[in-house]
Amino acid sequence: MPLARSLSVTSLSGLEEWDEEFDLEDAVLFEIALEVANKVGGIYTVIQTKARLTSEEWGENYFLVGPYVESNVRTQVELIEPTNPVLKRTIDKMNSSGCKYAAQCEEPPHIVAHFHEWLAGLGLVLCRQRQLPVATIFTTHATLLGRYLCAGNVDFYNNLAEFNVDKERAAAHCAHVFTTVSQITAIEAEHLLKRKPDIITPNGLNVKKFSAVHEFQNLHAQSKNRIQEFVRGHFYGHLDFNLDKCLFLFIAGRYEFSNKGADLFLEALARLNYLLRVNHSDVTVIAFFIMPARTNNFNVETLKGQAVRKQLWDTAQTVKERFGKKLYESLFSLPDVAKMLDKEDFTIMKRAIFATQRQSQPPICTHNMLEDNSDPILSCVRRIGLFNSSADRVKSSCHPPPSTSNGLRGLVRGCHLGVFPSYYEPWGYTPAECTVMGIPSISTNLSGFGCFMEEHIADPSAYGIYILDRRFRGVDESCNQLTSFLFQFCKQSRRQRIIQRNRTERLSDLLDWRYLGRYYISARHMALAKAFPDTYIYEPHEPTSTSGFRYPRPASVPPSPALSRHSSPHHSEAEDNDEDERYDEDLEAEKDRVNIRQPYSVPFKNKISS
Ligand code: G6P
Ligand code: 1S3
Repeated sequence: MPLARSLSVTSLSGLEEWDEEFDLEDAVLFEIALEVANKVGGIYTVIQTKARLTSEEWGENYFLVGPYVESNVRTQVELIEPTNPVLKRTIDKMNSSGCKYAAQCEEPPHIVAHFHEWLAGLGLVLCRQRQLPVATIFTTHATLLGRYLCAGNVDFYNNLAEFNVDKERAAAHCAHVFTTVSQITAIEAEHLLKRKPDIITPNGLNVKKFSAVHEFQNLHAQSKNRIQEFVRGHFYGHLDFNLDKCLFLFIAGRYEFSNKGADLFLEALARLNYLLRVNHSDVTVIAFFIMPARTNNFNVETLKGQAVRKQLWDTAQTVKERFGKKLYESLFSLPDVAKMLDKEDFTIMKRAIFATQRQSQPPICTHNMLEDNSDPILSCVRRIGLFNSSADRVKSSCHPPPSTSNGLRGLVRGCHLGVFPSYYEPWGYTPAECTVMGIPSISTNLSGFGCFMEEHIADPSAYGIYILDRRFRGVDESCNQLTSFLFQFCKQSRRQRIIQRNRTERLSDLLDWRYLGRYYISARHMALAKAFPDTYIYEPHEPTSTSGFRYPRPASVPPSPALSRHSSPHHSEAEDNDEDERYDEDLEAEKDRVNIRQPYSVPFKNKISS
């Protein structure tokens, strides 16, 4: 049997230290979800990213249970024989006789079974109905009714059979411990599922720290270059804007048009387009919509665009080589620079330039959409008239999500701002992913992430965390607020963006599983104590006077364009580009001034004794 394990969550950027030892020698943890090694939405990310920390704590006694999907098993699962004899017997028995409970062994371990979402919750209800000696936890990541009611455009009566609220409610009520991912969803669960969650378990990420502090800035620049290359191909023939003054925005997530706020984003982009035009701004905004609409392949225009770009690149390389050779040779005599490029060079260049001529507008989509006519994003683009015309200062481009998580990460890193004006968003992983990569984002006070950040940061927008009010304002007002966020962002200088990215990235510790994992640990302790009161004791601690920690307002130069010395008439491009030294300076100044050594509020402190 494994030894008792201890988990030490050390101080992160001054956030509270948390060091606890407890005896899990004879306990086993099962985590059950439809999204174990099976990507459907955000629950996959929760489980996948949390696995490392959980297995540090539970070692070989941690098991994830999910659906058997052959293609996923081949790509994501390493098949091994279980070493624990009890589990081996159980699995053998299950394999031979279907999924029946068979652990009638001599020394049964204390089992914790953690079920995610109502689809897996049936197992929880059966555990309780059959009175199995199992400590159960149910985590809801969204309520069924909440999601459908918020979507607004659901064919309610024809889908009534889908709204299986009873199963969800039963799982929530049967569980020893009920948790959800945010305060906002806790309120929803209390009303719709009729049980107040025992613990909020916010979603974390595995934060990767680079040894060079500014590495994430370099990665931004590299990924941005790749996006610029794409834009060169996609907008060929219409590249009448300065790519260096181009800002890349994106929205990504499950394709729920209004729940994820794509409707509001498009409307705000139309208003931003107007503002940039009337203010004669030299900034061009390109908005990427990364949502899984049904497509069948790249469309011809997209392929042609990238082929044209490649051809121009190849031509430039050929001419460069020929020119370089001639220049080298002529340096031995007196060179006549005017004759360096001969007729043939001009001919191949002209031919390549001719290929960039185009009668049509750059496409909105990179792929052939199967439901082009009824697609909500495309329908909205048609209605508001954002057609990527030359006069538009805001352009858009729709993509299916990249097939690898690295692909999406690259896009996030290269963009300037993630925009997630969700109406229904129990947590919202994408703005969190932006934060840990140092990319500012817009979320809302109806998203778990937005509320969490609002609670823990004194001046979120100074850190590049813009929180839109969708709770207490009408849609039009929220749209104006979003437009104003976007317009202000467009007015920032490069230096201000760099400073803001530094600040954003500094918040990553707050979102690290090494910090947030404590809530899951609390939930497991609480469940063990409720199910096996003779063995485990759970002692919630009263919140201390230092609870409610907030990151203070950054002390140095505010990123507001109005207050920046760079907004003075003497501000030059050269100054703007002289950023490296300045952001180091900014970072140093802030390190001295920002005191984040206060503890962060922890609702419970647990002690398990065996
Ligand atoms: C990073 C790089 C800089 C680059 C900047 C571009 O900070 O380290 O070398 O100039 O990104 O920032 P921007 O906001 O214009 O993409
Ligand atoms: C849900 O996935 P979604 O995008 O359908 O669970 C996620 C993980 O907890 C959460 O981040 C998201 O807000 C929910 O909506």
